[in-house]
Amino acid sequence: MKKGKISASMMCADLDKIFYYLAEFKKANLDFLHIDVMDGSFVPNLALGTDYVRSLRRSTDVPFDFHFLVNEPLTKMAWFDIRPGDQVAFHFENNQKVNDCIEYVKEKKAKVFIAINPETDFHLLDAYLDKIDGVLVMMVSPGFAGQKMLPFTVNKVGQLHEYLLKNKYTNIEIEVDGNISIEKAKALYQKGARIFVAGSSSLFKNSEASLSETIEQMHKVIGWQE
Ligand code: S6P
Ligand code: MG
Repeated sequence: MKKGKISASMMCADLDKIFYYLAEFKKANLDFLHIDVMDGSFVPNLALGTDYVRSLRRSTDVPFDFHFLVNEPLTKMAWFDIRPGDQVAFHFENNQKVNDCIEYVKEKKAKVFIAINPETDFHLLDAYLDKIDGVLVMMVSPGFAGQKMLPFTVNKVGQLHEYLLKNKYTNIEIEVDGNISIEKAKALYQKGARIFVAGSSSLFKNSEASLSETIEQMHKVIGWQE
């Protein structure tokens, strides 16, 4: 089975440890930094602004996994420096310009993901499956770190995986976001998820294990064990 990837949720990273985190992620060859962009309108929170994200970019060459939780993503994506090798998810909900968003991200030579809220039916994405690289499934209500996973989302991931296989979309990757602990990553890997947003439930949790040990534990449950 294809190995899973980790995307570190940077809204959970304490500023006083940021260079330590970036060094560890580089050392571990982490796949992505997850960059939540929130506008206080699509969700009731604000997160990661343009200047901070630009400054992060100067401090690391780990690719970015943008997650735009905003209204008018087509306008707001252009405020950020999206590069080849990045991946970009924008939400399906309240988005009248899904096709334009897809085209925009492709022009930037980044991977295109559509994000869906827990209650959103994945069948609504049918018209876009030929054009996208992945689906980001929210496992909690969008907007805040530190929430509990909504239990029904686990089966939703399994159903989406089956549906993609049945319809021969074997290249479309499933990313899961929200309360991804090591235990939940293991269950979701088995359900077909392949990209795991690691926030306060794993990488940025105060635990006995060091950051590199936590990364190692996560890798083990997402297919890195021979
Ligand atoms: C939430 C956001 C997420 C969080 C992540 C935090 O709306 O999209 O990416 O940053 O879920 O992780 P945790 O483990 O605190 O849920
Ligand atoms: Mg996110």
